[in-house]
Amino acid sequence: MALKMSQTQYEHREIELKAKPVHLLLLSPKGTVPVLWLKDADQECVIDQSLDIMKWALARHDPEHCLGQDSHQSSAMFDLIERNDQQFKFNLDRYKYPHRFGLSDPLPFRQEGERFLETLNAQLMRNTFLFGPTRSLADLALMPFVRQFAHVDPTWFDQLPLAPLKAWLKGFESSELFLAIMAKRPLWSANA
Ligand SMILES: N[C@@H](CCC(=O)N[C@@H](CS)C(=O)NCC(=O)O)C(=O)O
Repeated sequence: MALKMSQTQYEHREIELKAKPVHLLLLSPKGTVPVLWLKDADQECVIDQSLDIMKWALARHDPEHCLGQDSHQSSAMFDLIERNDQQFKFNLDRYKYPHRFGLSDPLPFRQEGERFLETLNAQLMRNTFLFGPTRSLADLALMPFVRQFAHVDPTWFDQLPLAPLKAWLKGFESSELFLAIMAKRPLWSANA
């Protein structure tokens, strides 16, 4: 979403995580996606953390002023992203894949995750987006995780008394930006 929003020209290489292309692993041996490969005539470099890719893209061009109005707001955004990436992601993984963690009961993790959703909901009661009336880096960074959390058990999620949060997620899921980046693409092949 950040790449698209920043109007960066890029080639999107769709891959299967079960069959990672050799070139991906050569560029980034840790084998996670996304990986951004920057290449020009005389140098190349790799950015293989999604937050770093977002920051790189929006530092180039940030037409919606996603990076924040001032240093205070930007530090609040990074704090929230950190809580998402550490705490909420921990609970999401265990709620979504309890067997992978040898857990028989995912519900305590769902409950912990719900606490985080309540924090977001409180912010979204004040503004349409997490840090104001327009999308910010934090909205872009958190939305995919909240979406995954919601999709584990949509019936349960739909009955949560968190109307602003649910409207925020629905709005994102039906946005032009999200629909454009989610369009189904053929798998990339090194030989194509
Ligand atoms: N901290 C990394 C995490 C990336 C990550 O874990 N990506 C998942 C997919 S969303 C992945 O590639 N997993 C590797 C696999 O399933 O083999 C980032 O934000 O870029």
